Amino acid sequence: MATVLRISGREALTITISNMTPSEVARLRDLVCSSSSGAGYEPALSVSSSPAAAQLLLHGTAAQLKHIVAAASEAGGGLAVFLQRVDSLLDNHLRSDYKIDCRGKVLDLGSRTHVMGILNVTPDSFSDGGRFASPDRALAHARDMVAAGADIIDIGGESTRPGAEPVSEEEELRRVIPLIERLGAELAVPVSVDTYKASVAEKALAAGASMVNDISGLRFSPDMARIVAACDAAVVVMHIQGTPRNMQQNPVYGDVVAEVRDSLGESIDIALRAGVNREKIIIDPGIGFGKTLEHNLTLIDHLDAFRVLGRPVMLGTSRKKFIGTILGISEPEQRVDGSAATVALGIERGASIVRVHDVARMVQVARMTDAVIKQS
Ligand code: HH2
Repeated sequence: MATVLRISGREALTITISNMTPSEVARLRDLVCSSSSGAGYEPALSVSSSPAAAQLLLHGTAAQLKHIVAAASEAGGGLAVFLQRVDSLLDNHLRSDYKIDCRGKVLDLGSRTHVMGILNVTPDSFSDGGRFASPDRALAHARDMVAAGADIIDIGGESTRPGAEPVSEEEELRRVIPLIERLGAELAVPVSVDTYKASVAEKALAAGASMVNDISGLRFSPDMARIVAACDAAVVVMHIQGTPRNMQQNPVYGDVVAEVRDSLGESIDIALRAGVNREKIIIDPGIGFGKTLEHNLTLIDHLDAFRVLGRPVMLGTSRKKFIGTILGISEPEQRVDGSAATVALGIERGASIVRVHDVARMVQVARMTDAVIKQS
């Protein structure tokens, strides 16, 4: 059965279709040729040489490909259903007008790139551990981030850095709930809780959070999806291979982009089955969570491959170790420029939200990148 392997690009797009039988390739080639002949341009199509692993690449602008795929699916015979699916994946890839209603606080992601400011109230986070453990400092930092342009504040009470020890539910609650009570009521922007524990999410949502950021993609706590649905919260489903304790031991993928994308598709399905509103779901490839340096770089470079899932993409690269490895910088606070490069590239490849420590600096990076890519 033919499958869409990937859609990539911003203005000039490529649709990669794989797993085709030779007769499907011939049929699709004919359909594309006849569908594009009336439209005044040559079909931009290439087929890989090996018939055993036939791959067909369709190149064109969004408008050309929309036209070809729609016309071909009308005349598609046995391939009509497949081509309708290609058409809807293409729509997903092109979509950018996402609005996320976070329990009354609305994020208009189509208007500009949004910035999520990180507030870790932990003693041991890899970058800011211990800095905001006192409630006064945490509150002041949240307010500073909003003043600097943060669109969401993400509060975490447990570090998920590689090898981190889990903390008890009681301790996590003790760290985050008083802050969420204050900030949820005070701030105009949504407060997100960074937790994979359903019980913590439930209490955080009751205390005033309006988004759950789950690094396990709704997989570590069986009740998480149900609680998100019941509270009508927004949710970030992130990809992880393994658990924070073991994820960096030997992460292995065949095709990291395809596997992370399919896993995020399954997280979306978990959410939908539990009754979560599709329009409240955000996806995140989970940079550094069960990935080697090369996996991280590949995921950033191919971030546009996640757009076919039809949900806005979040990217969390801020100050992470792979940046330190490339640049030879051991201090996370010194990795701001490297983070900026990944933020700009991530936005260019379709990220709608960037999760960062250095809000003022990254707001500038986001605004400047938006100005270049959103002018057309
Ligand atoms: N990264 C971290 C934690 N939560 N959530 C999402 N959605 N995406 C991420 O990339 C992500 C995340 C790790 O960073 P940080 O919170 O700074 O560190 P720690 O886990 O040590 O507290």
